[in-house]
Amino acid sequence: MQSEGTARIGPVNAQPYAWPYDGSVPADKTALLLIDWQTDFCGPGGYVDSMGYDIELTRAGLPTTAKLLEHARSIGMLVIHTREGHDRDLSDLPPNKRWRSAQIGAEIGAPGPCGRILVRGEPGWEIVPEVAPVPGEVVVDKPGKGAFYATNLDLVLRTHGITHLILTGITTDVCVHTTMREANDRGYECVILSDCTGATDPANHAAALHMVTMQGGVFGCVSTSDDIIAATN
Ligand code: C5J
Repeated sequence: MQSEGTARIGPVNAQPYAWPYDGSVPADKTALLLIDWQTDFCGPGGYVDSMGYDIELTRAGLPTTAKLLEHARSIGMLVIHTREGHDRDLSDLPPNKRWRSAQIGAEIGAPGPCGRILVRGEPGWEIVPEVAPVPGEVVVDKPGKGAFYATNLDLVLRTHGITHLILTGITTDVCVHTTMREANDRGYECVILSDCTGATDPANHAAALHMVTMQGGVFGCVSTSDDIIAATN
């Protein structure tokens, strides 16, 4: 275990280049993003379960993410959790998003086994216990798929001097990918972890990771939690 403030990360074994591009980065310039580890996306009776998808696929990365979270806390890395959800009056729910969710039998805002689907304050919207935030950790509430849209995430990151991001969460091909693209366009050096993400379809998970590796790392790199931990010194 490292003492707080002294650790550096990198070079990390990653594809298509050893992350980060600038060789290594102090832990205090790096943030660990935990995207939408909510019951609605990986718990029984949540949104993903109600749509009929297999939550074992979205839960698969939980143990590895919990281990990496412990590591990040031990080296003083900024930890940021996100939650997708909507105001109780649904005033921030676009009608097309609501309509589409109704088509697949899990209308956002409607009552479900875990309370109203994807509504802030409901049991299904909460982050699952395995990776729940502790006091002092940043939690960003977002109405969309990307964590930068209609949130203060960019301001929080810049206020903390963060230049590098490690992305975990669900789902790989939707909220994690959208956030990675948004972050990359803002100049953050990103790595997504294949063992700390998951999708409702294994082929989509694989494809989303593969996309990152194109064009010399079009959005950054792909690595694993063990590689991040091994490259911390
Ligand atoms: C989705 C998410 N898939 N967190 N949200 O609707 O990926």
